[in-house]
Amino acid sequence: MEAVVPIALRPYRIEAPFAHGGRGTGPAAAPACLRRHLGGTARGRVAPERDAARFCRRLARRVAAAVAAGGPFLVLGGDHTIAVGTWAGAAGALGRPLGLLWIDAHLDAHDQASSPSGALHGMPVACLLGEGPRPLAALARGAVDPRRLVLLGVRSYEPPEWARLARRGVRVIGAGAVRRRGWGAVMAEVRARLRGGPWGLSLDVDALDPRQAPGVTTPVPGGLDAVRLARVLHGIGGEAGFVGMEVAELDPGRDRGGMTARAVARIVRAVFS
Ligand SMILES: [Mn+2]
Repeated sequence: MEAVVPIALRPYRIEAPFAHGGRGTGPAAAPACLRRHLGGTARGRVAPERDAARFCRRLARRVAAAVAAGGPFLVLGGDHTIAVGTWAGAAGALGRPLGLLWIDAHLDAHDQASSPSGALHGMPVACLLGEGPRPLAALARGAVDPRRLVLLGVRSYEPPEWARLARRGVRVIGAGAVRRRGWGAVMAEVRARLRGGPWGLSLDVDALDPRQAPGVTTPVPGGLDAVRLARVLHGIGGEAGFVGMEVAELDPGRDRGGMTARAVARIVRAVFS
């Protein structure tokens, strides 16, 4: 019998240092920080600018080029606003809506009316459903199939966000549900949801427990264990339909001794193993 040698996938790496979607601009430094932890170089870098819709349109073109080149891609943000560009670009290149596993402490499903802060990084899921603020929603409309969208690790949200996702049939699995049901059952459900076409992975670093990953803009206690998450995502980048991954909300200025960046690098390497 032949030994099965794991083949490390080489993702098409794109740096996306947009950080005007939240308070502070800490995540702008994340791509350079992750470059040090991951090694290697990016194939593309979207130059930073203030306007979110313009940035996301340029990111979308980069991601579309990565998909056309055969992918898979790895987008390193930036705050979570970048998701509008990442998934609009991927879906546009493929010509069909995507499934999406969205790992996050928050629902990111506000619009301007419901958001207490008005921060764009709390709105990308609404935009991907075509419902958020105008220019971003128009860019992302139709990129994601709500029935194949799963939010995982959630533990902080406002009722209007919950209502929006429930109305659109989006599945939300809280961090508490992961602990109660166990990773095996949760990942079986996630895979069943994603099945049926191309799909992607969006990792908001604040999904992780702040004791292991303090380097984020909006930490919430009670998060996912980084080591377990890396284990359950090991090799998922080689599974059928996978198109790419994005990482958002790493804030190196709030990190402690690089522990958050190391946790993220471990997860990224696992996904592309
Ligand atoms: Mn987020």
